[in-house]
Amino acid sequence: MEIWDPTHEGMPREELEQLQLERLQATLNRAYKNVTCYRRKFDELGIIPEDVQSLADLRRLPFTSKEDMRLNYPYGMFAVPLREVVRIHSSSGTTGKPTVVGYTRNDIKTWSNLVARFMTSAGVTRDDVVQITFGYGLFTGAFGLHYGAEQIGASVIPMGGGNTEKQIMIMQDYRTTALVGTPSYALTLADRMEKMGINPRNLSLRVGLFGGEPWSEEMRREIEQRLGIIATDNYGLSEVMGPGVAGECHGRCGMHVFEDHFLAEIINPETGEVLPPGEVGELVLTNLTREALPVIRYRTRDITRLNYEPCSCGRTFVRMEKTRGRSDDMLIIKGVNVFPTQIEEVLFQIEGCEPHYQLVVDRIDNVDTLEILVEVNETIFFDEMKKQRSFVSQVEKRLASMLNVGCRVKLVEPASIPRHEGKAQRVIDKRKR
Ligand code: DLL
Repeated sequence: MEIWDPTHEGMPREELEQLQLERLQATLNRAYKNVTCYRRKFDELGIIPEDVQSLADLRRLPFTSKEDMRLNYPYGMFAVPLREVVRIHSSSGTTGKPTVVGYTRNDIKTWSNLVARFMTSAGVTRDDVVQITFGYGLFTGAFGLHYGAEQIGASVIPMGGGNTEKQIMIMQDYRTTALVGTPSYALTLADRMEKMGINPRNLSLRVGLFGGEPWSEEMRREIEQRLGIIATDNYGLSEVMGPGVAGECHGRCGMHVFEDHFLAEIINPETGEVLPPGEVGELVLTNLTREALPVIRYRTRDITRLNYEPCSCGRTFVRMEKTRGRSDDMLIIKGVNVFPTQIEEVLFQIEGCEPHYQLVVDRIDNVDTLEILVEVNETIFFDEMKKQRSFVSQVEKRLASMLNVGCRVKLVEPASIPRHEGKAQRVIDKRKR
């Protein structure tokens, strides 16, 4: 199997570490000089970038979190003036304000090459026809994979999200060979093909590049068997880059973290202590080459494990296991990140709603569903159906526009959501991983 960038992807560990240290020092200097948040954090700890003389010194540096992004909304974490930023994306914040991420022209180039790495290791070449089913927009998924596939020279079909029957028609007529999207959407496509009487094995499809949400090995087997393709996993997050942080090689035994661009650590999410190699904990990532938004020790909240054993593919980069969950309460619904606190914020603003609610997440026919039970006070008349319906639809609209994902709202009587030791149980996730 081809390697996109053999010089870097197969770099001997010692050389790689030297490169990482040089890049880390340059990044720290730029962040300290240009980003007030970092200068303040470093000053508080009495550290200057020059104190970092080895990779082991990384652990002396402060963490960055979504909260830092929120406090510096929208552009406060940028290390370059806005005129050098050529692209802006965003991701859900823990409350109303999303996280804003920017890219310089060089960042876009780097990003495209990183995506090209995992697409190449999945076997995508310039002969492929790549259909992108992620939504184009502020989400990094579609543009990330789009630019990576173009970089390889493949023919890209920028379908965008939804419109399942049209996706299938295009897939048939344009002879799509590589499918890009969330793993759950791959199963939606399989279901619809079945209903339409289309045998996926009669299509040209041969490989799938899936990511943006957690999925299990069972789900991989189901996708592969039903669509007759090889299904590969890739991982990333907007705050650090978007897709292109890590991706599987053909061995499919963990995702190689592109360590020449990102430093990976595993910490105990409770104490922040760095854990020894091989232990399960929260992944923390540091950008090594990003110009517009270099993040230092970003707490991804994703729980995983790093494997430093050499891989048979020849890449020297560490492999991360499939994520095992999160150390915060973020949910991923239809590939969209949702925080319960975002919902709370909307409910607080609506007269008649109490800030007591419960989210019931399920997966029906391979599609995620979100139902929100909302306690209302006596000002809402349960006996006036028409008024109640219009109230519900107003709440649903407000929530959908904030969350970027549709939901069903059900009003319930005051104090009817069970409290445990005074706390409500906010989330019931019925999906099996
Ligand atoms: O989901 C970037 C992405 C797009 C990656 C397309 C791969 C493909 P965000 O919207 O910021 O960015 O969400 C990031 O999604 O912290 C994980 O919790 C989750 N996530 C992303 N990829 C995977 C994966 C994009 N392969 C958050 N497996 C991350 C498990 C994933 N979780």
